[in-house]
Amino acid sequence: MKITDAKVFVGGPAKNYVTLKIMTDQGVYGLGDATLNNRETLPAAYLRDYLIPNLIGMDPRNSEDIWQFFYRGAYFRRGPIAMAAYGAIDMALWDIKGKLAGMPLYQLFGGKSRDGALVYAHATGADLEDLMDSIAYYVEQGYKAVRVQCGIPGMPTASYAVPEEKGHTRNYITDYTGIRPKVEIWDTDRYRRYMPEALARIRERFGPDLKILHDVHHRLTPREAAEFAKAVEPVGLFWLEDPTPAEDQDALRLLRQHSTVPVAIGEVFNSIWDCNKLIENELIDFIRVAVTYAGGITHVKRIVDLAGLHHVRTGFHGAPSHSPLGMAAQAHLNAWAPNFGIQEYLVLGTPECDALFPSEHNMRNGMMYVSDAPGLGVDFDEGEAGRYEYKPASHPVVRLEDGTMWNY
Ligand code: GCO
Ligand code: MG
Repeated sequence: MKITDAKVFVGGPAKNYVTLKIMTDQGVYGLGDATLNNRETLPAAYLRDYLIPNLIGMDPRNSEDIWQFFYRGAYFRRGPIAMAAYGAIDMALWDIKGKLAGMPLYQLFGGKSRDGALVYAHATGADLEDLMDSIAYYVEQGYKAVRVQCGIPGMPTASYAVPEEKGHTRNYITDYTGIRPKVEIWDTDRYRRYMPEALARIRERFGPDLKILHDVHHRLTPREAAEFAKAVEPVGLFWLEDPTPAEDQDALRLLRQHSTVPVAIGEVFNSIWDCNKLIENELIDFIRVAVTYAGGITHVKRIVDLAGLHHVRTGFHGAPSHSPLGMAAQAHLNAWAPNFGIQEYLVLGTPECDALFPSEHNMRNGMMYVSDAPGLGVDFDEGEAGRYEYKPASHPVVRLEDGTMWNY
């Protein structure tokens, strides 16, 4: 069996999805996702200029060897652009394998460990009152877990995942059109004075059963993070996300010494080498990698297995920028993983997105149910894809009030 051709598409409704389609001499094709949010053209160029010309003629069933060929063969290892490109190839090869076997991918991993996978939604508000309305909306929709972010009184601008004005409380997306980023101003002192009390009021209003998550988005130093974690401990958070910039794998020691708040980290990681110390030293409780830019199913499965040895559960990244293909790969891992924790899932669910990526994966009552179709269980309509083109966009950047650059 041989790979005969492969194509890359960049574009989509509201988001620039990077979609890879690998064709074979047996008519079976595979689909993969290389969407690296706001840098989408780069994995696409790597695929087109180097990886696809090498793929042609290879046996698509040898997904492990093909992964090793590209990873080891590049000499310069890792990095989100390369890992997203390998990730797309890997997903597409698993898709082909599933279709050849006539089985959904979760069956090839070891079958289902659960029926539905718990997901969390994003509640947001320009202020706490707005946020309470947003949480109430998701609870009414049947969500059992909600991530909560709100505007901080006196903060010079809105900060991460928070709208500028009241009333924009559903699926608020923090990306901005254009190459030049919007600038947000951040003040740690105002945040740490306000947020613990706000979280306590949310717990009081919604009672003990709601799983409450909060994302610090890399803004605190290790000492501040330890202090913050201690302050929010009575709230009983499901997790505290990205309290510190995650490239320092030792930063969480101080937090661990001072608090038992569950910690989730890893959406910016792209390899096992970015999180092996965090996992082996049991400094985190949830690993947040995404199948898309952490090298695909082959590599992420290794991370999940390492995590399982150390009581670390999965909480895969699923921001609105994730393509239904990457989310499907995660849905299959979520169905199988013995150490599954939760899935971030932003239901953009527009008719345009469903038309581009037809699938039978579905969401009910805050749970995600995986499709039983062979392979990934998502198709790609090339006719629909022709309607979209790449539109540059950018994450905001963050500065302190005196102009110093900070972490978005
Ligand atoms: C999350 C993330 C995102 C990121 C975005 C960057 O928890 O979902 O923090 O909102 O900011 O994915 O591309
Ligand atoms: Mg996050």
